[in-house]
Amino acid sequence: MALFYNIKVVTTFLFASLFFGYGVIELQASHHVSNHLQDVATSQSLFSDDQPYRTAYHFQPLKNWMNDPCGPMIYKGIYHLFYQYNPIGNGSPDGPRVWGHSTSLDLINWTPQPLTLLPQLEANMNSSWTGSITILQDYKPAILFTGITPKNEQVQDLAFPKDLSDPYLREWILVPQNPVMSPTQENKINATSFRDPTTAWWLPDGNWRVVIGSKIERRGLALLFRSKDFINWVQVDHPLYSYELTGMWECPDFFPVNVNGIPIGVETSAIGPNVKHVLKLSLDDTKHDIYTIGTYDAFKDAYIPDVGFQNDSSLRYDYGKYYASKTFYDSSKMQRLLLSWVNESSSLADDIKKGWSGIHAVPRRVWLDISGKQLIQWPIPEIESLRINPVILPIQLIKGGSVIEIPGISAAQADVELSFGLRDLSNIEKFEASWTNPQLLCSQKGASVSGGLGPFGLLTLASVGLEEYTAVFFRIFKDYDNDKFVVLMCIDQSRSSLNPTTDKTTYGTFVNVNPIYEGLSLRILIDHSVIESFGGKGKNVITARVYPTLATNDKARLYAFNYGRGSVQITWLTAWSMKKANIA
Ligand code: DQQ
Repeated sequence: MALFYNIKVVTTFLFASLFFGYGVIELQASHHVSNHLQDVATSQSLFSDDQPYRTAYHFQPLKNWMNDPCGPMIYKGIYHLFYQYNPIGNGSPDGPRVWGHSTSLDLINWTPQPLTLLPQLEANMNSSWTGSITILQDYKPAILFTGITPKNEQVQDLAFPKDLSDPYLREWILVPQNPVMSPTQENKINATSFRDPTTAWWLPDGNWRVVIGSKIERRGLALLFRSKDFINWVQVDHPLYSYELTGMWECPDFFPVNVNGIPIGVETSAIGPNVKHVLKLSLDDTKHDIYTIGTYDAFKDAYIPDVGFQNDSSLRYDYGKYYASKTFYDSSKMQRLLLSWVNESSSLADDIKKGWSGIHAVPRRVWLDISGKQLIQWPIPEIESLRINPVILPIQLIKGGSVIEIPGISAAQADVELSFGLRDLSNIEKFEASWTNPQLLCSQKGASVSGGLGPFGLLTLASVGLEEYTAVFFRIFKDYDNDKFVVLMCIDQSRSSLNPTTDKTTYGTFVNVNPIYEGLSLRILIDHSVIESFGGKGKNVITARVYPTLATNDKARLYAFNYGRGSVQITWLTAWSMKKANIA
């Protein structure tokens, strides 16, 4: 009960600051906007020198710690986003979890709703961890989530809206039968490794299925349960899938995608020859969200990945910072959308100082590439409604060793699309067969190491004197053994901040494109302390959190660069300043 009381007190405090804090930030910010950013300023860009790392169009609560997205859905035309929220401790993770809740009509502007899934029963007395929503056949949404009991056991709980006529579904009630799935001696599930139910899918045998993340020793498990009525759940005698030596599988996600590169989403219960299935796992060991593409045999209740599990070299949604992601089917636009937590790269002390931690990535549409071998991701088109003042760079050659400023945009709050063309391959370097780890290759050949073709790309969140910048770039090699080009995409964060305590890991990935025929496209969403970079029209994505000390707000700059020996051409580049979304 003590915990419940604390949360109530904290909640009251939180909502008081929601109302009073907003105005404070607005007043401070308006003094720090320079002239050329006037349009951004009038569109409510609340640049604040006190809080230079708060984002303008990425989802984040006003304060405190946030992690996993939970139960995203569209219901009666309103998008709902829930998230793991620690109502105490400023930016520290230490404390209980409840569900934060916001609603939206466009997935960009959000209205906060009251916290929910506060302790109601023994089955969630210590916390309400991650879960998903399923819309049942009578069009009633149901939350399945992991409750933490007073003994710190993980159990699965069920909750329904208290009042279905409330368009915002503000209150959720746990059913008295909770927990609806528990670790027992019989099922031999470890009570500390049993969490994060997926959205359930319904099969023609009249049963729902749901997957729960787990492990036995070092074997990761996607445990399968079935139920006719959504209340009584029985464990299926085999997991949907499991793999040795992968550790705990958190936040599993299992969903169908259309074959043949059709970019239309599919409802979660769809089966049949026109769909493949994706199994995504958040690996607790590495904090990577990896996925496999395969076939779901509904009769055997088994998932068979096409190329087997690949552990460290598995496909990833994102080769930077991106964890505990979750998709949902948006029936209003027939699309599958992907949401994710993007953790901080700053120290705990810095997080507590700024009073918050954790943002969510811009929602991405996901679909299966025509090759059937990987997913494609692209930011939802609604984000483009925030674009203003486009700056278009004419086609131009960038000679080796040059840096060009892209002027006239709010470089701390921008959306940039560009494409490179390769005209001169005479300098191309040989790709070595031993270079199997793209992240390692990117860190060995950072942004300042000159090569044949590359590094070329953008210097984002750069200070005027280039004391600080985060380089997003490509290097191109020729693999003579296989007669193909190899495209390496990197983010070098080593110069991202003069603050010595931030994590400055270099990220990297190989992009499967032919740069001669297809060109090399890049889209970068820059938002104060986050950079989301989409290479090869959404084939590979890298997200980074950076904390410049000089290149903040209107002091940030954007440059194109080429530190390679050979020239490259910018075939098109448009950079937009971005307005601030309403995420109060
Ligand atoms: N976060 C939740 C867990 C989940 C983890 C707790 C993943 O349910 O496994 O906040 O980030």
